[in-house]
Amino acid sequence: MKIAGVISVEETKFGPILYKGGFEEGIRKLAEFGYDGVEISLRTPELIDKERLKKVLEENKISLAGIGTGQAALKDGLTFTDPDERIREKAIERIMEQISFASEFSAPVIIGLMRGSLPDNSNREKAIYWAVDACKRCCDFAKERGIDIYIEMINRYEVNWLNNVSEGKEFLKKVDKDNLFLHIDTFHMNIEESSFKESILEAEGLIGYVHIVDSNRWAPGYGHINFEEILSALKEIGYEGFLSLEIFPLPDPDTAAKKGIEFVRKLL
Ligand code: LER
Ligand code: MN
Repeated sequence: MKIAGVISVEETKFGPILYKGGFEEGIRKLAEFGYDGVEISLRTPELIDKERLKKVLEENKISLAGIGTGQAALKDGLTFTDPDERIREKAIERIMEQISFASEFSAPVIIGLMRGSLPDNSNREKAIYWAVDACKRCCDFAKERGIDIYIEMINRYEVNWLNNVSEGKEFLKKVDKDNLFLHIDTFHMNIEESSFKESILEAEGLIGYVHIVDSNRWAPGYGHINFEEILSALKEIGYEGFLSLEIFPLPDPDTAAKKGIEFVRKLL
């Protein structure tokens, strides 16, 4: 398994990001601490100089682990389940722009908050249909470019569906595309799953990406999650992808990044 850390090119209110407001310093620091990859939380690819990013990644011998897209939901209000068709189409267009960008780095694209929530009424099934259809279109677009898409299971206090692995598996069946995988996040799992081990084993062959973060959203080792159990379950299912630290930059970014990777490496 490889280890990545999350950065954001913009300042953001989304808390669990190691380095914000640019990419050069964050990438340099992650590489210095021994990270294999960087995940960029990116509202839109317009915010980033692609050629400069390529150069900085090369110079620091680190790969682009993935593109996180949730800031487009948080800041721009773009989701697949918005009642307004124009917003839904804009959300799909934004993900396609992210896919085109990511394909230049052979990196996957993550769909988290951009799937949106479901209404609490008779339009629920319709909204699920919109999200499934949007994912099908994005997966087809990504497939042509050799890219995978990950759908993240997020806890109930942020979105009202796709909160756990079993819902995620059902969703994968509905979308029915071979380049769509589950993305688990140990912070959300700690709230939603009754067993880390069982839910990971249940997702054998379907997990594309992992956010590794403790119960308090600090670096692994600062809270009470049992990472030995998680890593041994991931080994058991043959997971070889990234463990990406999406963590609060606390007590300060460098300490979080350094302690986090030291803790995880020791368990691998
Ligand atoms: C994003 O990766 C995440 O985990 C969510 O909590 C976003 O709000
Ligand atoms: Mn996450």
